[in-house]
Amino acid sequence: KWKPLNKVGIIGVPFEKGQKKYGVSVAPAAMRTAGLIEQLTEIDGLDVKDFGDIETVCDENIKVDNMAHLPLVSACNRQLSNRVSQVLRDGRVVVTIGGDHSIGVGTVDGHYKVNEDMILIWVDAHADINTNKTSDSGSVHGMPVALLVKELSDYWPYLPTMDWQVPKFSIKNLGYLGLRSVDQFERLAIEKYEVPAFAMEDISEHGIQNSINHILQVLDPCMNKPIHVSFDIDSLDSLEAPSTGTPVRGGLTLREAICLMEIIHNTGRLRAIDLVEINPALGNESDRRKTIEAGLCVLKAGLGFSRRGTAPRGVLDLPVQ
Ligand code: HAR
Ligand code: MN
Ligand code: MN
Repeated sequence: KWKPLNKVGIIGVPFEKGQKKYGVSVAPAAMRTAGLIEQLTEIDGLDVKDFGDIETVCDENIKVDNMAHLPLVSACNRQLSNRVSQVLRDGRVVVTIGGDHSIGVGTVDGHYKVNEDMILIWVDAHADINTNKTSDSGSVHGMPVALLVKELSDYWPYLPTMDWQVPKFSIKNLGYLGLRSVDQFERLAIEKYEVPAFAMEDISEHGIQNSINHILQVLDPCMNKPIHVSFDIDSLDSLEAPSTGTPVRGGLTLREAICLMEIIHNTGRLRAIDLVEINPALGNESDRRKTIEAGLCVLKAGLGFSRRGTAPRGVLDLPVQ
């Protein structure tokens, strides 16, 4: 019944105020320069449309306790949410290139508005489920999941500038993969709400295929829900993706990440991919290249690129002479 959409829409989000380091905002341009659109266009039968970048304009004078740059984060996500909805309504898989992970608020909000039955797979070394009370850093990229889920709405104070975002998405539709740096209250939230969470030790025990299949089975036993993958590049081992703001060793191999994305692609239900936290300003040229290439591989795997190769369409034999 479900088959993969052969249309994709790209959104760039050069936004970095959800964390403290310079450079994540350069990623959309760096990915485009590295051949993002061309490489996706080479995937057999894929129609690629670039919806450009989200520009954030807002004067920031409202301060909220322990939430750095909230008005900016809010303004960016508000626009992003609308753009994501627009791309989905155009019948396309939406690929959002961040930017830091605070932009997950806008992508999931925009997806939820189109597909209320969506499920969310958060692929990350971190759980990003802090509230402003539990966050040590005050960086909003550690809070997007807590902002999105309705079950945690009572744990937040009133957030000025955020009225556009009403948390309706249920934590029952969330799963994690790749965790290895989880704060205490984040762990408490995961346990309290019984979120299916495959940390690295679970992936070591069960393997990547069983891990993702288990999450899909728990969140969507009838296999009929649209899937949103929010992929933080730091889910990969920092040897594979060094150019990122909060690298953690002992992560996914690129092979595991590709396998994961292929499995999700093959469900036919993947409707949104976020690729976040690539920071081309960190590390040397080799680090940068590795990280961007890893990001491209992840996207291509999610959009139907086959490592087996693809024979030419409608051609039955090799050319003669
Ligand atoms: N848990 C920490 C915090 O809330 C660090 C999380 C931020 N790092 C990320 N998110 N890249 O995935 O500040
Ligand atoms: Mn993250
Ligand atoms: Mn992370």
